[in-house]
Amino acid sequence: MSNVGTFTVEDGIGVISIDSPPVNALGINVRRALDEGFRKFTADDSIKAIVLICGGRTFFAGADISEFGKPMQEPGLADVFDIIENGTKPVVAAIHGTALGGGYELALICNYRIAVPSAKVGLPEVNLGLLPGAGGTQRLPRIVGVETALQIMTTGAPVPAKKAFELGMIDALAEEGKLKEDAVAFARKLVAEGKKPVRVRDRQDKVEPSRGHPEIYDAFRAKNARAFRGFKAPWNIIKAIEASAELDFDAGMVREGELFRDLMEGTEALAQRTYFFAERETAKVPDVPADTPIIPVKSVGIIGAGTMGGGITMNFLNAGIPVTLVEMTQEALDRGVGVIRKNYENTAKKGRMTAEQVEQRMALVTPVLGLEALANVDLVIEAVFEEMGVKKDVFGKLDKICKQGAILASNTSFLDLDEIAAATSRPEWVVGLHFFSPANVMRLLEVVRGAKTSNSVVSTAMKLAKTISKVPVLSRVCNGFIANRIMSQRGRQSDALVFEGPTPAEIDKAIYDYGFAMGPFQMIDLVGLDVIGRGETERTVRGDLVKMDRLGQKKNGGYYDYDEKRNATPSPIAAGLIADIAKSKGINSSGSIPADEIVARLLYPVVNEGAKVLEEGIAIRASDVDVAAILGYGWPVYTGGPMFWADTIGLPKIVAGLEAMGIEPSKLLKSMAAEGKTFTRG
Ligand code: T1G
Repeated sequence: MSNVGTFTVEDGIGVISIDSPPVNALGINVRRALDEGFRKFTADDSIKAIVLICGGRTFFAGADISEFGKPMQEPGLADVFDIIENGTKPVVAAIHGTALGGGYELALICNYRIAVPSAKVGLPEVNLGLLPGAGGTQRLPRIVGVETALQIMTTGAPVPAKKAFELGMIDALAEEGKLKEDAVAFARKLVAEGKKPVRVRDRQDKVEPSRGHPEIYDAFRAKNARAFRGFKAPWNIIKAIEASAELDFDAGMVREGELFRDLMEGTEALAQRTYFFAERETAKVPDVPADTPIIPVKSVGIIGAGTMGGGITMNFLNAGIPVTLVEMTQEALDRGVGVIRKNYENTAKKGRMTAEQVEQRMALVTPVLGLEALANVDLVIEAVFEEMGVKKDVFGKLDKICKQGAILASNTSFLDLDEIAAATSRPEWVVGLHFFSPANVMRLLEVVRGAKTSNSVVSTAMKLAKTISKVPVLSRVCNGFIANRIMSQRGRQSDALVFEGPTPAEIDKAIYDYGFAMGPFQMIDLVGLDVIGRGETERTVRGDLVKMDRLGQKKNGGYYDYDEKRNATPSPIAAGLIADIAKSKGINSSGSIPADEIVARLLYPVVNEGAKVLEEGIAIRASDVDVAAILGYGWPVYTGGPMFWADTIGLPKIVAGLEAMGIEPSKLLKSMAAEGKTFTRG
């Protein structure tokens, strides 16, 4: 008897129920249970049909990712799938929760699929740098057609049950809460009608029309070239789906296997599955006991209805948490609330929200003037002007106004949280909640733990992050916390390198080709030269450009000039300033340098700063630094983030490169390199 499977019979219908928390991943115990259950019911002539269902929160959520990279224990996924698909009795997959990856591929092996309306199905392997390797690339096109299959597998997006039913990904919708009954009834009806098992693999009607049309895939590649740039998996997925139309099923499966192994053996897949676990690890705070009391947060006050305050407000409205939004003038308040409403209305225009949902969210925000209205909220987040005096004044007032037990949070992006906390009589209730702009979009939330912040406040903030669909990364207090601090090294190096020869455009291209959405100079022009400052005292190109009222894309150009369509061309004015300052510094231009040297020059110092935030105890773990860089700055996830990437390059090479640049490697980095250790490879 399996320890995760129970096998019952209901009037000739065999029910195989698997319960393997947390998500019924298809690990060895689950595979053994499936093997046992299907052999048992296949051999039993009294069983006329089989229902496959899961306990817990979801139908199988995929292969067990923690098994990847290790030898697959028997029975493998293919062995189990063969037993099911080659059976002689109809098999019905009963789906709730999220049937994803190998889980949905298992459902496709079954003859029929029934799901509750709240369920979702999908093939998200692309997010792991992989492709559906258990027949999904060959079976799904046979159900939904090539074009829809391309979209589903290259985005990896889950498909809600009702949409899946329309597409044919599931055959019936069960009543919420009656999945098992409805699935058994569905199976019983198949038996009564004498239905023979229909195998998805035998269907041709949906792929036939695409046979001999390579233009389908060329058009899809062209349309998604930018989105898939630098990734490997989407391109292999397209090839596998083309095989589903061009080859017979068995040959298509062979092709899928080749393309899957090509990905599995690559660094990208290791990087992305490492990231999958890293993103879930950040919420774990080793030195805070798991049973630390969580403070209920049922109402929030947000001070500042500007870009950040408005975006932060939306996170809580989206989670159904009411917000008292505070500004100092009615005009600022009206503008802030107007922007929030407009954002929701734009989402509704795209069909991602209903007008009713817009009103539901807007009903949760109470705009007020003055701080007194915050007396009874559970959490206050200030998003006021980034100046210490202003912050301390606000917190001093909050200390007098807010109820005991309210959490007082600052959205500061680099100021000393301990100094802010000292402006109150309750520093243990003060925490940093550093959102990244746009705050309602960016998933990273740096939770800043002050010297006196209590464990309860830390635990509450980390849990609250998940409630508002953010990924929390805990940071101690330092200038720039984690993401801004390490990535400021890239900015410093690009500012210095540009005097040595490579142009801003060459530097931007090298960083773009590495995988960032844009290079440092393109980013400064986009954000605004007057916004980003690193407190430099000496003359800088950026300072000169600002003095010339060249603020970037928003005004007169910056490092680039822009036409009315915002097409960029390198600015001769910037080039002249660069040459002039280089000359005044006595720096001789060496001309352009190879792209990999530009990447090393800009990104090795980021790795070095990542090592420093680790050795200073600012960040808990190297993978947290990777999560912060990936989510906060769009560091390309297929490289795994700065610390994972450094392990891929080899720490000794990073150390040597830094020394060649005249940059002192951190103590931790040097010692790890000397000891042959890695940040993220265990
Ligand atoms: N394998 C192992 N562990 C998994 C897992 C998986 N597939 N999915 C989740 N977990 C763990 C996760 O690490 C966490 O652990 C806990 O479950 C709760 O997860 C052959 C090759 C299902 C939507 O990509 O998308 O099949 O931190 O915090 O927010 O073609 O988990 O508690 O110790 O995310 O409610 C394809 C991945 C695999 C789905 C639930 N499947 N999982 O979200 O909980 S590759 C996936 C998710 C594959 C085949 C290929 C989500 C979820 P811990 P959670 P959640």
